Amino acid sequence: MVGGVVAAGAALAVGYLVAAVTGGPWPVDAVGVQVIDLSPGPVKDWAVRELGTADRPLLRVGICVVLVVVAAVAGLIASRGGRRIAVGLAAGLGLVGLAFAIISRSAATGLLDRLLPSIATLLTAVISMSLVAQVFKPESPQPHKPWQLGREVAGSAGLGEEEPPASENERPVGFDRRRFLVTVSALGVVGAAGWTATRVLPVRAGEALREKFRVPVPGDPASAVPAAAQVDVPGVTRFATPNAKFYRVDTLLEVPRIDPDDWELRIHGMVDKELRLSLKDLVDRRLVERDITLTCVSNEVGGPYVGNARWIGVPVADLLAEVGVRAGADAVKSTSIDGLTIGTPLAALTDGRDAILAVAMNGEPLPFEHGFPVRMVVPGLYGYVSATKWIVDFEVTRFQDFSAYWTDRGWSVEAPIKTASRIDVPKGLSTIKAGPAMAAGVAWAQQRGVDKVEVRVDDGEWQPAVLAAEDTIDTWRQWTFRWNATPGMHRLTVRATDKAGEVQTAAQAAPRPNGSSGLHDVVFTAEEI
Ligand SMILES: Nc1nc2c(c(=O)[nH]1)N[C@H]1C(S)=C(S)[C@@H](COP(=O)(O)O)O[C@H]1N2
Ligand SMILES: [Mo]
Repeated sequence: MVGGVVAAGAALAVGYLVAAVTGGPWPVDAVGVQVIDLSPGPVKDWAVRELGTADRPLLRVGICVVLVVVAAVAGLIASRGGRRIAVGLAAGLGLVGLAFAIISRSAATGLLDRLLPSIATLLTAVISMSLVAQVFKPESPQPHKPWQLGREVAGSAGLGEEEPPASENERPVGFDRRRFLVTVSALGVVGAAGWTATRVLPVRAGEALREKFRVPVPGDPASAVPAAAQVDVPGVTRFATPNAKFYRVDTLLEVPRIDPDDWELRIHGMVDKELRLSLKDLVDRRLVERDITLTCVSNEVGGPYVGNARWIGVPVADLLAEVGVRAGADAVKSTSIDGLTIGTPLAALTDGRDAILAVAMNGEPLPFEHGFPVRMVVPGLYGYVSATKWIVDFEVTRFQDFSAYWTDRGWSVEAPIKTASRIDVPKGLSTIKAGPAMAAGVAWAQQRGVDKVEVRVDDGEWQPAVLAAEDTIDTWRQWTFRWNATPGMHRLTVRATDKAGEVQTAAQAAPRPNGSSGLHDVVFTAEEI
């Protein structure tokens, strides 16, 4: 079993190294992406809710656990004389990986890059499992040297006495301990070396790719965020979300690392003139800088999948005007490098809002996790219908002519962001000091703007919170609320009203199909200290 596991480890490590070098999918990830694509909605909702961003590592671990168990069984079979079966199992697993690498979404564009990691894994698996299997020789008929007894040959019955000829299966299998140790150590070294190489050597295309791209100076810069947009209450969300803290939602296990020199965007479909843009072509156009708060449709009431950043990009409307949209089109189908599709209403891209193809986030090239080199950002729409990361294809079309990745999985075709508010302080289930107290949080209603936030203490009246300065109608807005906390348990509830006069609904809805609703509340205790 140890031999089988070590053989599998070596194969996976070699595959991982080749994946890092080629940018192709590690077979474990190819299987994982398929699991993601095929998991039923409720399973995925559960994973997003309960596991958050830990879902990806856990999926990888889960797949590896299955592999390790099968590999251990293969090793066991080898030790019982089933050497061919063991090698066959290794080959079978390798072929499964190869098959998934062919069918799964992947950021690898060339066929060879796409297949090489699985081919390397397959070959290493077969070779290492045969090496392990060769450790277990059927008991040789030659007499043993006396000094081997009980040491290097286990299961030998006596001092070279003739054993009764057993059938092939029952024949005890020789176990060459030294050879076993040498084989296992050698494979272990191969595995460890492969794994370590991806960590310490610059094999994985890294920061150098991002550094190739210089953040351009926008012709139309954003105005400074008003200092009063950030309230000064410990524990409240920062107005500008740092890139490293920005929530991340996508469906890949390995983040695409696109070489900006290779990137190209094709704009086509129901247009008068097709356009192909390199990154330089794109940033040579008019650039705007805007603060926009992104929100995920999977965010539960009070949840963390919302963030605010300063983006630089090219207005989508400019590009649409350039290519000339034909009559009858009502949608844009955008595709990311791995083949994931997103459908956006054409109206949201042409109605004057700041829909952009973004190349910078908070003054930096987009982080790989957030779509380097180019992603779409559309204020007022949930990310799954607008915020295509690693975008490479932009097709003007009609909703009736396609269906996008998430809509195929039960989410609405159109999804404007619902007005929402969240209490950051006090934290739920915390203990605060009785007496004059301060609550604070954020509210958002992108495209409409937040007009009012109100807070209710226990079952009391709605009372107005103090709104922090507004940056834009596309950004979230902070609020504070002072009250006198009497000793005991309390509940605070918050609600926002947008500038269209619409009060945030108290009606509870789950994220699926078009965003959660309901009011956020926190329960806590006030104590005299
Ligand atoms: N290529 C790609 N783009 C994507 C997604 C994805 O899975 N793949 N997820 C979308 C969703 S659901 C959201 S909420 C936003 C999240 O963007 P972020 O990860 O930069 O916060 O990206 C959107 N763009
Ligand atoms: Mo999302």
